[in-house]
Amino acid sequence: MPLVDDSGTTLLHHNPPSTKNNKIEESNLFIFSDTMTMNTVDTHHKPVLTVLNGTPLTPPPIWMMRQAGRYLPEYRTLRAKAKTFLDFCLDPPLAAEATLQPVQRFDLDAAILFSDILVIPHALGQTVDFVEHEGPKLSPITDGDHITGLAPHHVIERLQPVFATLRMVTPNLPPKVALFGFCGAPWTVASYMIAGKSTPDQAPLRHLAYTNRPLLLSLIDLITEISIEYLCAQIESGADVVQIFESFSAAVPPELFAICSLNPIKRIVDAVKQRHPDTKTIPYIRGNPYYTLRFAEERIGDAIGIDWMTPLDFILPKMPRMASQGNLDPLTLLAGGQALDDAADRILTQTRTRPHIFNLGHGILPQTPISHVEQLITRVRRS
Ligand code: 1CP
Repeated sequence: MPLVDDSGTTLLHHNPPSTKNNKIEESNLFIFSDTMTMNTVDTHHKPVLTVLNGTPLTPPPIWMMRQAGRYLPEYRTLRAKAKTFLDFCLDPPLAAEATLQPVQRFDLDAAILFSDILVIPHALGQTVDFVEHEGPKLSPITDGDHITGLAPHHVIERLQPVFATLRMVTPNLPPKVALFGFCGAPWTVASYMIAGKSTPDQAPLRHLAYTNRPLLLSLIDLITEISIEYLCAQIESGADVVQIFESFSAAVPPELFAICSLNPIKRIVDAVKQRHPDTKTIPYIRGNPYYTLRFAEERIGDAIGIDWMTPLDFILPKMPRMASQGNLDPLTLLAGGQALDDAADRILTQTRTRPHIFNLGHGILPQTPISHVEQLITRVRRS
């Protein structure tokens, strides 16, 4: 039954698709889609796409980065059904259900494919493990032989479960909900492939830039080419928008910014646009407002994903003809109360007359109370 607030606004939608052992079966998905007549979706009625076409909306559409995740009890139940995190990402019924969970619980305008940026190194043949409380662990690349030993020709084939997930999700989305696909930006993905783990300042990748520049550039090039194919296949499987996560912009040295971050992302965006002119692209740049500005000035993508560190009064005047997304500090969502209302209101005020998609400036933290997410959605919907 949907939950409504005291003004009658629907806050939560509890209408999960038919499940068997909590796992979506493909046949059930289509029964669900029949009852909701979602196969002939008019994309012009998706508020996210309206904004990405340059039209401001009040209230703005809203979704949240990492909206599927451990802060949701239903996610934790689902997660327990797969042995490893990668098994979870590459099991289409489980990943489709994880993608749908946030839009079933909350009144959101977008769903994001449940997967991870590190499925690319995995599909290339690198060993990728997600170790509880430690993060990702990969077999690091230390020389050219490791790169030539990768298997780029099999990547799309190995990532078929991701495309199957999108095909299972698409008919089950409410008509107004846009579906996001994504990949990591080449610099961000390369940082994990070279270091073999999360690093605070991507020192191994930067060191490689100074000791073996050709190796670094060939890796960036490889990831760029694969990302183009990967995103196009996601679009062909139902994604309306693709987001490119440059999560480690903070540690791109200035002399490498153009060759390792801006140009590769531009190449991905241009190639995707050329093959799929109606699909929207959003580079998300985290950690360096000056680099965010450079993406905005070059108008790379249909909108720029803005992190929580970038002041809106710095960046928005520099992107008059471009849509924006994000900026809310995830810590305000964790804090809730007045701090959350104030932070949300500041963004709503600063973006009121421009095309903006309300979102966080980075992912939801696992400890975030669900009631704070509801508080934020209500606040934005009433603006
Ligand atoms: O079970 C769990 O909760 C594992 C945590 C988790 C989740 C929920 C990981 C491990 N990945 C994901 C899903 C995920 N990752 C999504 C889809 C779900 C959604 O957004 O709702 C997306 C878009 C990502 C993207 C991702 N993975 C990024 C880019 C965005 C960002 O956070 O900056 C990065 C850097 C990763 C790597 C990653 N995946 C997981 C972890 C613990 C990490 C390491 C993060 C780090 O190095 O700090």
